[in-house]
Amino acid sequence: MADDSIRKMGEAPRRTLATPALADRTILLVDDDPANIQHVREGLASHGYRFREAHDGTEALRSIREVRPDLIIMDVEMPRLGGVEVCRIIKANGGEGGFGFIPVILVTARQAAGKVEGLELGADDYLVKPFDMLELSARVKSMLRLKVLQDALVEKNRELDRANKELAQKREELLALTRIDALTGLYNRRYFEERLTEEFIRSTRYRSPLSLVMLDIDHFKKLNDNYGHPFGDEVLRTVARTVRSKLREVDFVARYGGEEIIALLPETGPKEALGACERVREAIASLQLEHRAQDGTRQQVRCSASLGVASVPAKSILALEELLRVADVCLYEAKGAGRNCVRQ
Ligand code: GH3
Ligand code: MG
Ligand code: MG
Ligand code: MG
Ligand code: MG
Repeated sequence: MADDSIRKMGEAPRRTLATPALADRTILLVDDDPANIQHVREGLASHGYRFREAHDGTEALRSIREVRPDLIIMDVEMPRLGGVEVCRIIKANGGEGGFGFIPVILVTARQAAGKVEGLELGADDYLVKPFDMLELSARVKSMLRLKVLQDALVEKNRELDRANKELAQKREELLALTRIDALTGLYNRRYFEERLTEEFIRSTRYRSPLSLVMLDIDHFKKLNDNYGHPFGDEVLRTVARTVRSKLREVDFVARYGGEEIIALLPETGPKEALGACERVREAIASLQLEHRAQDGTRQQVRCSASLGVASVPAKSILALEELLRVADVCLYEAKGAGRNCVRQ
């Protein structure tokens, strides 16, 4: 194969005995008569093939498992496990994870009847003894070419499979990124709204409790004004992390707007939701933030947040928009009540 590919256009194929790609291939010779094996070995000796021998069907199968030959030349008439039966086993185990494709040339002293049977059972070629060595040699070469091509095809398919898997993984990763808010690492509003819709439908259908929390950092504008926007970003990240850590794994937390965080608490009624919000509020109010000015001076900074909670089932909340509106009104009330507090 390799030396064919480098010959000049229009030049006849070189009449080498075996191309290098074929030369180092392993041929398994199976015959109960050692003289027959010897005869074939001698006939093919000049090609550089590697040979393995087996003297009955069982030994042949063991050898196939061990060395995975590239070609099998096998006698049909052998005691116990005959060549046709071995061939059937090889072809039945030809798939991925099995033997793969191994061409089989069956050899028999019988006449044409056995030939049809052998080919129907999946032998790739068939020779009737006594055969011409040049013919055997040509058939071996053609079978090995087939094997090389088949191996290349299998390898290409594997590569394609690998590439496809990588692509699928990349797509997953990209999809995940489209759901994430870059600054805080929380989910973004778009994905939150998707999930909220699903959860609201689920909660309505099964009458399971569901709570919605809206959180807004207090006087955040002042924080930005006093310490700079980058510090504001840092506070936002810290608050996001704090909210996430104070809620349960199954609670869904997202950045809803500039300095607003929203959380969905499945299977959570008003009482538990209030408790969770208090935990969150307290954790934020206890944060010990530190601002470092350009001249190196450090300053302790505190922050707080206001929270509004709404829960279903509730007589007054029949639509998703209502749930959002009530939570927003509650947040507004918390701001009005002096901030750093929870309203529901
Ligand atoms: P209140 O207690 O009433 O909520 O006061 P506030 O100052 O937090 O409210 P307001 O909505 O007036 O200001 C929100 C500020 O948040 C204004 C905006 O510049 C700032 N902000 C929004 N998004 C970001 C951000 O991503 N990073 C930073 N550093 N600031 C942001
Ligand atoms: Mg025999
Ligand atoms: Mg505001
Ligand atoms: Mg605010
Ligand atoms: Mg705001």
